[in-house]
Amino acid sequence: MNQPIALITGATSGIGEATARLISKNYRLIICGRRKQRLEVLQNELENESQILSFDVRDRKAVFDAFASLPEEWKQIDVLINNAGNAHGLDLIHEGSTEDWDAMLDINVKGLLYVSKAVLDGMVARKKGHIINISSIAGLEVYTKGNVYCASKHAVDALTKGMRMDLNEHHIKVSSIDPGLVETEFSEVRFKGDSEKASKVYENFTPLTAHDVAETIEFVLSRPQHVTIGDLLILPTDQASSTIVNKKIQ
Ligand code: NDP
Ligand code: 8X3
Repeated sequence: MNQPIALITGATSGIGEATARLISKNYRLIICGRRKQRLEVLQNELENESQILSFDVRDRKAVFDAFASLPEEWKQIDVLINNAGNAHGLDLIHEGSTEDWDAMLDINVKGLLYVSKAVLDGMVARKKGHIINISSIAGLEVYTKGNVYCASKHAVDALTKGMRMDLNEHHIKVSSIDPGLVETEFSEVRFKGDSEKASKVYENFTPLTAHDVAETIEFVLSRPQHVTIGDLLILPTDQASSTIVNKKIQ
């Protein structure tokens, strides 16, 4: 029997890439992201058949065109991992950049909606599927200067709950995974390529790795059909909340 199909957005780095590597033994994957060359490298390393879709989740037409370009068999998606997203900037609200605000709301919220819509028609028709939204501790708490990023992840939290309600009669599982601090390219993007600033975020404590989160996604996917993990907060042991991190200052 053919293995199920999982579509992962944001598979070019961090959590999405680690998840692709981990679950490729059990799923045929559709790996997505803007950096096509990285997707090609990843594809060569995956254990199973895969498809590449390179598009910007902000671009509604590109999302639907990409989905339409899939061979018919590959449109029967069993699992959607809505992972693409980032923070852009870390500023007080009155000092924030409107470009950063647009990026976060367009990518983290509207991008997630467009991809979900493209995949959901098929899931609803087949009365089967599992959506995992990668939210954040920032979807549960707000921290100083987190304003719009936190708002975008609070929106993801609301969408997860709303999806679970609306899709309930169609037997579609909807889960949210809310990581704390994970060392990926996230802070590089947040601080616009300032590596020194980015690496400071993960200094003097042990952050989560992308693989830690991937293992959690694998666990959520592995539950039997009658079990849905609704919402799962995963933290580094050194982190107690968005702002309480036990840093060992030397
Ligand atoms: P990375 O920066 O390593 O990965 C982000 C991924 O999102 C990349 O593959 C990137 O691909 C993709 N992406 C970003 N913008 C777009 C876009 N416009 N269109 C298509 N794809 C896009 O960060 P993480 O792995 O850490 O982030 C993954 C998710 O986890 C995000 O939703 C993030 O908010 C969330 N998260 C991260 C935490 C952390 O501390 N790292 C903690 C909690 C949640 P490409 O650039 O090639 O398009
Ligand atoms: C990413 C974690 O704390 O930088 O969602 O918001 S945090």
